[in-house]
Amino acid sequence: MKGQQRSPQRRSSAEFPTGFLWGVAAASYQVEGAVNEDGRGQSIWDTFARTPGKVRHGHTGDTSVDQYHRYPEDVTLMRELGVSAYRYSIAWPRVQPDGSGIFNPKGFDYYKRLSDELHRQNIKSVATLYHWDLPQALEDAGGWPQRDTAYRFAEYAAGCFAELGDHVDMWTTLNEPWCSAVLGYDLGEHAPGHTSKSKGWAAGHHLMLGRGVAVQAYRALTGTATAEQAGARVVAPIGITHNLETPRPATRHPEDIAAADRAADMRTRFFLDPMLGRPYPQRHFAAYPEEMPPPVLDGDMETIATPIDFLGLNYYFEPVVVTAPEYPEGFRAVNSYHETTDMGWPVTPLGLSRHLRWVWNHIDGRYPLYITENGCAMPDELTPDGLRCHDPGRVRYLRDHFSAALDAVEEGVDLRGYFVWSLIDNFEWSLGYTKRFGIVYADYVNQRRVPKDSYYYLREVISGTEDL
Ligand code: GCO
Repeated sequence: MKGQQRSPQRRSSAEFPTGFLWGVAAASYQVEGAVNEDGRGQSIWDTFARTPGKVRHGHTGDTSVDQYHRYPEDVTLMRELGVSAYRYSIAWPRVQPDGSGIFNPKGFDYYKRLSDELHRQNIKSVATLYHWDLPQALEDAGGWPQRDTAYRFAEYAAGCFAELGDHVDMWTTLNEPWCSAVLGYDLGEHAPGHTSKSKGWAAGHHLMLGRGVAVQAYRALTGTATAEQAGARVVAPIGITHNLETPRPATRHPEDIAAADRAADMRTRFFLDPMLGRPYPQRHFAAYPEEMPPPVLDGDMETIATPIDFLGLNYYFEPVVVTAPEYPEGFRAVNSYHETTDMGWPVTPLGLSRHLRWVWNHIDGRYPLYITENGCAMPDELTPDGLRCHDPGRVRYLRDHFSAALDAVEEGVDLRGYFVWSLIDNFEWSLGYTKRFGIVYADYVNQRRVPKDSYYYLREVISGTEDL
C-alpha cells in the first residue's frame, strides 16, 4: 500500500490543563463611560483626554460602550461565549473620588452589581485594582513620582479588599506598570503626559512599592501568607499583570544577542526581578546616570518582594532589536517583516511560546502564569444587514496564539488561563476609538453589540468543537 496520508495532528482546547480559565478582559476607563455618575471623581485620563491634541480626534471615555449601564447585556454575551472569567478593572476615582480618605459606597455598589451578575451567569469576577485611572487629586499632589502615592494606593486597595472581598474571585494589583511609569511620566504618550526620565523611573518604583504594601495589607486581612496556605478556606489569589518583553535579536551575531538581552532590562527585569527578591538591573541604571537609580529607601526591596500567588502576562507581539552603540542602552528596535495588525504591530505567535518559556525559566517556576491579555486590532467588516462582522485576521491571530500557548504548556510551563483582549471594541487610549480590539463589534452611535466571527470561533474553541 502506498504511504498513508498523515492526518494533521488535531489540537483542541481540551489539551490545556484541567480547570484552564478562559476569559475576556477590559478596563474601567476603556468601557464604563458614566464618568460623572454616582459620585465618581476625576482621573488623569479624564484630564488627558480633554486636553487638545492628546487623544486622536479628541475622543474621550465619557460614554464609550456604556458598560456602567449595559453590563447585564455584556455579561450575557460572555456566558453565551462560554468563558469562565471576566477580567475588568476598578476605577479608583469611582470608589475613592479624591484618591485618599472618604470612600464612595455608590462606587463599590457598581462593582458588587457587576460581580453579582457575573456570578449569576457562572463567571468568575477577576478584578484589577489599577488600570491607569489615577485620581486627578493625587496627580495634582505629584502623582506616582511622589512616594506618598504608593501608600495612597495601598489604602485604596485595602478599602477594595474590605468592601469587595466577598465578590472578587481573583485580584490583580496593577496592570502594566511599565505603561503607567514610562508612557505616562517619561514618554508622555499616556496620562498624565509628563516627559521626564527620572519621574518615569521614580513612578515605576513607587508603583511596585505600592503594590507590595497592598499585598501585605491583603495578607493581613486574609490571615495567610499566600492563597495556597488558606487550605479549605477560599481566599482569592492575588497577583499582578505585566507587559514584559523578551525581544528577539535580529541576527545571530553576538552583538545583537547581547543587545536583545540588554533590551530586557528596562521592560522586563526592572519590573520582574525585585518581585523575586533580586535587585533592580544595575546595567540599566548605568545607561542613565543622571536620572537613575530610582529613589529606593531601606526596606523597599523587601516590600516589593512580598510573595504573590500568580503572574499575569499581557502579550501582543515580539519586538526585534539590533545592537546600536549610539543609544545609551545599546540597542534599537527594527522591523520584523511580519504581517502587521491595525496597530502596526507584527503578528508573532511563536514569540508567545518563547516569551512564556523565558519568563517561566527566569522566575524558576515560582508562580503559575496567566495570559491576562492577548488580542489584536484588525480590519472588521460589518455585513450590510449589520448582523454579522467578519474578522478573519483576528480569527487567525487568535488560533495561532492559542496554539503557541499550548506549545509552551506541552514544554512544561504552568499556564493556567487565557484572557482575550477584548470582549468588545473600546477606547484605545491615545488612539481613541480608531482601533477595534473587540471580538464583539461596538456601534458607538446606538450602542448595539454585534458578535464578530472571532467571537463565534472562540466559542467553538472553548467548547472544544473547533481545532486550534
Ligand atoms: C494594555 C492595556 C489595554 C490595551 C491593549 C491594546 O494593558 O495595554 O491593558 O488597555 O487596550 O493592550 O493596546
